[in-house]
Amino acid sequence: MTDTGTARDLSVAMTAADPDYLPFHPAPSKPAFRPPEGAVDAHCHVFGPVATFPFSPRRKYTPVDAPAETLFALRDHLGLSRNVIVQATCHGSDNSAMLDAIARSGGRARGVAVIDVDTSEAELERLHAGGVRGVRFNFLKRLVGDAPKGDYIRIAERIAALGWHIVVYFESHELADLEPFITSLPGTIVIDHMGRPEVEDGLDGAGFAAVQRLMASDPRFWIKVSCPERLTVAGPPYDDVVPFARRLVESFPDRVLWGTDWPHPNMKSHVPDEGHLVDMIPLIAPTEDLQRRLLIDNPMRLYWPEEEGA
Ligand code: 0GY
Repeated sequence: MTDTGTARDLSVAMTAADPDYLPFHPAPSKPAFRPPEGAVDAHCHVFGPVATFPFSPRRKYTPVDAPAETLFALRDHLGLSRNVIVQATCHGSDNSAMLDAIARSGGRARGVAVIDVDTSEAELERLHAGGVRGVRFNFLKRLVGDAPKGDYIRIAERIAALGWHIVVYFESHELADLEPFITSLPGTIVIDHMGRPEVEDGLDGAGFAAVQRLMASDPRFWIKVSCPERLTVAGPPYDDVVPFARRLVESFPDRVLWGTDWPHPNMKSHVPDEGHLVDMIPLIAPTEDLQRRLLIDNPMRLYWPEEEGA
C-alpha cells in the first residue's frame, strides 16, 4: 500500500465479482475537512476475502473483496476513529467476516448482524460478545427474497433482551406499506440511507415527507444520512442530496448517524471518492455542535454506550 500524500492506494486483487459492479475507489482523496477526534463511520461493510469467508449461495450480487485491513486503512486515511460494520446481504446470515473484522479492530469497530429466526441463543450471545449491537432487516427486493413478517417479529423479540436495536433498509416509496409493520417493532429502529428518498421529487416529495413524519412522530426512530452516491440524480459532487441530509441533521440532531457506505456494493454509475464524502460533512452538519452529535455523541450512544462521555 503506498501513500501518495493526497490519495491512498486501497486497491485489492479482484475476485470473480459481477462484471457490471464497479470496485471501490482505489485511491480516495485526502479530505480537507478534519472530522473531530473520535468520529464514527456508522455504516460500512467488509466483504470476504472470499477465500476465507465465502459469500452466501443465495446472494443477489457478488462484490469485490473488501477486507478489514482495507477498511481500517480507509478509516485512518479519512481521519475517522471507529467503524460500525453492517452485515450486507451477500454474506447472508453468516456474520463471520464482520466478526473477524471487529475482533481485529482493537475495540474500534462494532457490528450490525443479520440473523435467522432460528439462530441459537448461544450464537446470539457469541455475536454480542463479538461486538454486535443491532440486527438488520433488509426490505429491498433487488437484494433479498421476501421473509415472513412473523420471522422479523420473533427476531425483534429475541434481540430486545440483548439491548440491540433494529436497522431497516427500505425505499421511501415503500414506506406507506411498511410503516404499520415497522412501527409495531419494539425498541430503537434505525433507518438506512435517509429512507432512500426520490431526490428528483425534492424535499417536499411524498416519500421524503413520509420519512420525516415518521421521524417526527416516533422518537424511537433514528436515521442515517448516508449514501448520496446512490441517491443522487446529478452525480458527484452530490449537491442535489445535500439538502435532504441537512434537513434531517437539523431536524433530528440527536437521532442521526453518518457513514461512508464503503465499499458501496452494487454501484454501477460511478465510483464514489470517500474523501469527498467526508468533505460533505460540513455541508450537511454546518456547525461544530451538529458535527459532534452526528459523528460522535449519537453513534457512541448506540454502539459504545459504556464509553459514552468517558
Ligand atoms: C448498502 C446498500 C446496498 C446493499 C446492501 O445488504 C446489502 O447487500 O445493503 C445496496 O445495494 O443498496 O447499504 O450497502
